[in-house]
Amino acid sequence: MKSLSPSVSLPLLFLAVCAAHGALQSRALGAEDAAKPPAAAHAGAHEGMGLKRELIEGITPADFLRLSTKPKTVHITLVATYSANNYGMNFNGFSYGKAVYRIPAGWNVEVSFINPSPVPHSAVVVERDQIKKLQVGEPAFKGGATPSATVGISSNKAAFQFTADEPGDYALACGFPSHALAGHWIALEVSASTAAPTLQLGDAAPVQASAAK
Ligand SMILES: [Cu+2]
Repeated sequence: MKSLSPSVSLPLLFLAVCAAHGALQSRALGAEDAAKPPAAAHAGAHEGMGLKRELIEGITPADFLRLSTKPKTVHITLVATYSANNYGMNFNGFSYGKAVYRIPAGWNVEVSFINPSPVPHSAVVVERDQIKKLQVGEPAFKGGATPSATVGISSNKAAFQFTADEPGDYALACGFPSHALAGHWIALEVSASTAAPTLQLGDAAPVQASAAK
């Protein structure tokens, strides 16, 4: 991935990106949306966001983490702008690391990334400290990113897969410049002491992966 030119004023770029989000999405936002669980927010808070709804039709939280039919493999469905939370800069309704995927070390992870929004987003698996950067770095695991993550994709989907072969604290972060810094990331923990993959959404208890479809 290319780094940003040093001649770009970083604060100005950040403001420009935020303004673009605001223009596209402000109508859909209300203080109450952020407080709702994602399923409830999903039902009504997307009006005016220009979403390509057919991309996410039928997706429920049970799809966020499923066992695969392959051994030691999980399937993650990662939806950017699943709700209006954080100006749409969320994955599966959560931002700032408030959803946590916990994967046993050595497992394979297949990711279906979907962005129904016209605002470009992407997904990159990075070490946790990368989320403090305006531009997150290279994927922590081989293959762990959507194509052209700095450019992102809009109103479309992409798939990628990686092997979580090194325990540690990681993030599923948006690679579009400034988005991770603005909260567009959720947590990924790779653990040598975990037997089964789990997903924790906000304050709810961690839930084991659903059965394969
Ligand atoms: Cu993003």
